[in-house]
Amino acid sequence: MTAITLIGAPSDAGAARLGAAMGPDALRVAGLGPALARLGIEVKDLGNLAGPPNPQAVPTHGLRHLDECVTWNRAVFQAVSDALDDARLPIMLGGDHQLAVGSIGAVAHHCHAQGKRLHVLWLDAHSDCNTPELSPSGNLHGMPVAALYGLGPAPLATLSGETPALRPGDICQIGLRSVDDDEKRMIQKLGLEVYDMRAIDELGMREIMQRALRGLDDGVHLHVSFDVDFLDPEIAPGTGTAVRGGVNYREAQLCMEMIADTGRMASLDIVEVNPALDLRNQTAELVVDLVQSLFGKSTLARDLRR
Ligand code: EXY
Ligand code: MN
Ligand code: MN
Ligand code: MN
Repeated sequence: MTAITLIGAPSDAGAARLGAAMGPDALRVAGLGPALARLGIEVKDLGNLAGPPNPQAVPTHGLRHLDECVTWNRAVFQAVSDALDDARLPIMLGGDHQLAVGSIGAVAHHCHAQGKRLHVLWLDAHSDCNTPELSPSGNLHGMPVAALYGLGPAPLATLSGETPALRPGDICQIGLRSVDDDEKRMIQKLGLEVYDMRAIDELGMREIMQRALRGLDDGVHLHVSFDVDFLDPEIAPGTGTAVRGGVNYREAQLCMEMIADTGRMASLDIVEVNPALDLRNQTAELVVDLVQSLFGKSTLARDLRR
């Protein structure tokens, strides 16, 4: 049975709005650790990593808070690496999505050492593949995918020691509905596999997930990077860059259940929970509900399913 390490990374230095730094504690208040333990999983909560606050500076050279974000990502890289070295499944609790540079960087490094193939599912309203030259905001949470492909500021682009950390075909993005014009070109340039909301409307979540999860054998390490703005803001208002028209409750459950059925998920990010924008912690509570499905909770025993 899987052993899990919860790693709190209370950073909002990559975001425009303050509050995602309270995400790890909102998830704890919603009962994430005990909910996983009830599934028979051994859970160790490392508590929160230490790091710098959001200085609320204006962008220079197309970005802001680079030093703070690099510090956070180095801490995340180390903590995720330690968990993987101990054969534990790390769950990085953000914090904003720039922290995926550290978490996925650590996973890429681990996969390289273990001879595993990395496959990343990026569940998000956004593509997060801006560079400082392209970004309309200078916020680093809009840039982690580019950094993982070796683009953008060198301390992030080279953070994992594997440059690039990701190669074409390594990542599949699901749920997109807010993509900047330059990002559209970047998606093509990087060869990202993308299923936007229109694809989900037209094909249905089942078909999308079958495509996104094909070819996962035991040589694959599956990483899920779950930005909660993937979900429709009607059900998940507690996030800093909410975009209407997102994934509904049933679609989200099916997405999680189909990932669980593969048995391949070996690391996870939960990012962009912002309790300052939430109502009665409902977003963190919804995430806990969905994450239980991601770890195999189901209504019926497997042999009773059709
Ligand atoms: N594309 C916009 C930007 O780069 O500023 C918005 C990015 C929001 C990123 C959120 C976390 O996924
Ligand atoms: Mn994101
Ligand atoms: Mn997003
Ligand atoms: Mn792949």
